[in-house]
Amino acid sequence: MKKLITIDRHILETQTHFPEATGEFTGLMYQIALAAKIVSYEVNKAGLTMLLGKTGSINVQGEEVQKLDEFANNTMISSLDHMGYVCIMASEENTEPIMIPSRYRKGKYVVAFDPLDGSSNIDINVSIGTIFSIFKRVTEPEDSDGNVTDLLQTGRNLVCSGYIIYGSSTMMVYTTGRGVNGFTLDPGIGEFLLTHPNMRIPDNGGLYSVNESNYRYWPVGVQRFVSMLKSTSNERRRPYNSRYIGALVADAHRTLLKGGIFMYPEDIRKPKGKLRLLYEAIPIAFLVENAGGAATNGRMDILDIVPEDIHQRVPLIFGEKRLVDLYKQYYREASELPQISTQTPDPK
Ligand code: AHM
Ligand code: MG
Repeated sequence: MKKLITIDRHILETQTHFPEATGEFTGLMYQIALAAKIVSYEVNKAGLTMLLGKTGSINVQGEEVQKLDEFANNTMISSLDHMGYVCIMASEENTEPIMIPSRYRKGKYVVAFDPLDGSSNIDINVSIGTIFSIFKRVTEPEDSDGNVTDLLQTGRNLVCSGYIIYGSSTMMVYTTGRGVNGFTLDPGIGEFLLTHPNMRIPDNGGLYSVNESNYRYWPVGVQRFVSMLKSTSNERRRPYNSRYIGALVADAHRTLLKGGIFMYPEDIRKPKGKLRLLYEAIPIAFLVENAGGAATNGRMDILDIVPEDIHQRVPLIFGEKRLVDLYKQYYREASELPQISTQTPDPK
């Protein structure tokens, strides 16, 4: 009989590589997988339970909070705050870092997450996801409250990152820096089973993914790069195909499986980019690098950026390494040109 590997077994077996492991990381990952199952269940029946639609309140990013965002946020927090594994958390939905209530033990891990990314897709039944970053705390002692210093770590310090995609099936994909593995939720038995071992980004996927409505606002180098991908003079001798879902987890999942390049560059209206460094760019970059790809803001690797704010935004470009390198080359060459206005005039 074929060996069935549940996510719990996989995490446990991965931990045997670390003789000093105390079981706390394993426990933390169980809790994330549990939260994922609960959110997945709600996402699947959202239309039935009237969870669809907006709460009417505005979150820290100035966006309307959707009911499912709130549910996913509460589920993540309540799954992680009481087990004694975590000393502080950050969520896209909370302006301030999330402290562990005084009645609970504090632990050595730090978790930053976007509880429900791509929320504009909720009402239209398109894939959405949860993204998370796990670090070890840098402050001491280990049983004290964490502080923001614990959260503002570069991606090079990550212990683990991953996402859960709520799509035609629910999958959890994670890496601890030793390859990327994907697990599909079997709803019959309520277990995540290993279905995508050792995921590697394929070469020559021939795909590009970007919100092209921002074209006129991009830096010249980005405009030229995208024009090159669409021309018949690129190295594939035919235009790259365009795929853009507008939900980072879904676009990242496709890029891991099918290759290509995803871009959310800075532009005149969003000079810092749109996506968030700590709980969107860093975890995706760690997965992509561990799958053989690369992730940059145009100038440096995403994983080398030191966050200054938990909700900091960053330009995010990731995918096949060859394409990411080419993007950097176009970006650099154009930024060395004399700077003139990069904005294409509106047609009259
Ligand atoms: P959210 O965290 O509010 O859902 O927004 C982030 C989303 C990403 O999932 C996606 O990559 C991006 O915003 C899409 O932005 P746009 O609509 O500008 O293309
Ligand atoms: Mg988000």
